[in-house]
Amino acid sequence: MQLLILLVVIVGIVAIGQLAKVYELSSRLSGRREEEITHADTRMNANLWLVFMVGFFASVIYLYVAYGDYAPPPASEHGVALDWLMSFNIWIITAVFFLVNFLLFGFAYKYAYDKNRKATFFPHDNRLELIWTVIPSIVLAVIIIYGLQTWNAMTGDASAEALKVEVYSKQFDWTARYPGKDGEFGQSNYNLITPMNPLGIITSEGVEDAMAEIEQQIATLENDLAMEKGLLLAERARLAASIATDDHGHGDHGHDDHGHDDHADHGDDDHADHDHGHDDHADHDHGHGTSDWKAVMEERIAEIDHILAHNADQLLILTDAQIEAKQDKVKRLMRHRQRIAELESFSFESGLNSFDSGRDDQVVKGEFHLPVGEEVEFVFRSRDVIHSAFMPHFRAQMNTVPGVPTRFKMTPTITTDSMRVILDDPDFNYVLLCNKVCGAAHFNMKMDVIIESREEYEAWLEQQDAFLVDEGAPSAPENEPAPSADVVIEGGEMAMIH
Ligand SMILES: [Cu+2]
Repeated sequence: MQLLILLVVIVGIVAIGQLAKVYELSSRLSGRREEEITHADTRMNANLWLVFMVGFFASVIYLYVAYGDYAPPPASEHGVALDWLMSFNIWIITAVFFLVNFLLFGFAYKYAYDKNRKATFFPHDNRLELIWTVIPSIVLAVIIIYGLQTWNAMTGDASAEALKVEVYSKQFDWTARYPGKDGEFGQSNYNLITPMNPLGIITSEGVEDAMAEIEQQIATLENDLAMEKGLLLAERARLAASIATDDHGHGDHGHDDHGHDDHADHGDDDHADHDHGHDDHADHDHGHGTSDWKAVMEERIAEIDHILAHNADQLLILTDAQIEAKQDKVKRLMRHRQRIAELESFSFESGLNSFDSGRDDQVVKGEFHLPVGEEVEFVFRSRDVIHSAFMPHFRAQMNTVPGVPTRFKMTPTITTDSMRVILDDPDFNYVLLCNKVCGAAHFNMKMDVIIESREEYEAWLEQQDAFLVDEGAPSAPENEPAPSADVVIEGGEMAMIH
């Protein structure tokens, strides 16, 4: 079939070539120059320009009518201004479009070839230059000034009474947070993120729990390392060698090629100063006699022998890679512990402590509600990559950037119920979408926004749990599995372990 089409095309091209030859021959016979075009031909071409222009304009007008109303009415105060700005631009562009195309096709029609007309030489005209420089400048200046005004109105400071809502993005969902009765968001930090605390809200209890959890993990890992058969045997051999060397009255001690210690000080220089650097024997002071040291080392050898002989069922045998992974994890947990220990609170103007202001915060998923006609100050945060909070019906969009909170304010003007009537769609809901292609499930990043009366909004908010339900009782169950905050923070290093 395809071969057939190809054949037809080739034959067609050959036919056109032959026809051209015939035409050329006939022109030569009739004594006409081949490039000479009759007056009738020229007029027909000129008229076709006009026909094309009319068709072009008609199709553009059709597109405007059919698709010009692409969005539902704006449902926010600034949305009206933004739509005005958009329309203003569109009307200017439309006017210029019709003018320029009318001149283009009109001139092609008007100045079609006429052998009796002599072309005018018209290289330059100051007045024309002035007109087509000044008019576009003025129009552009108007557009830019109008645009800046609208932008400033949209992104300016919110009033002090404005409702505050935090919108938090992560791959791949949205979380909203209300500041609760105290009107202030709790301080947050990514080191405290757990499945039950997706925003990493800091509270004193949260810090304590996180520290306890980390201590527990470190203890488990260190216990594993203390019961590793290879490490124990190596330590025993080292101690035995050390004792033998000391018996000969010299020595260069303290090398620990298993990296099993966190004490970096191996005082090798002084012969009288022994530091074997084992955790369990850490911090031996200087100035001990050799016999003291020998006793300590022999004691440890006895201890190891005891473990090897009597606790064989508890011994672990790990590969070098597994040992290294556990040692790395201990170090990472220590860094994590350090970061949490360094968290500092601050006081709000009201005297409220920032570690306390998160207790009554309300964290919601799936949908969030706002009262109609009231100004809302949005704060955006992101956990992982740049997302974009896009609320098309409110004509609002803002990037959410990890580490850099962003914001804007808006005042919703149409309730969800009213919009359902306007659009004649009982299932309509306002949405918050992600508008940055942020990963595999980007398409799924959606949250409903419900606009309702003040009373309805308050009733809904009343039902949302505070972050810490009771004074001193974390909302997270105590036996929640290890939150593995390091998956979030140090995903790259986790990959090494598995
Ligand atoms: Cu996203």
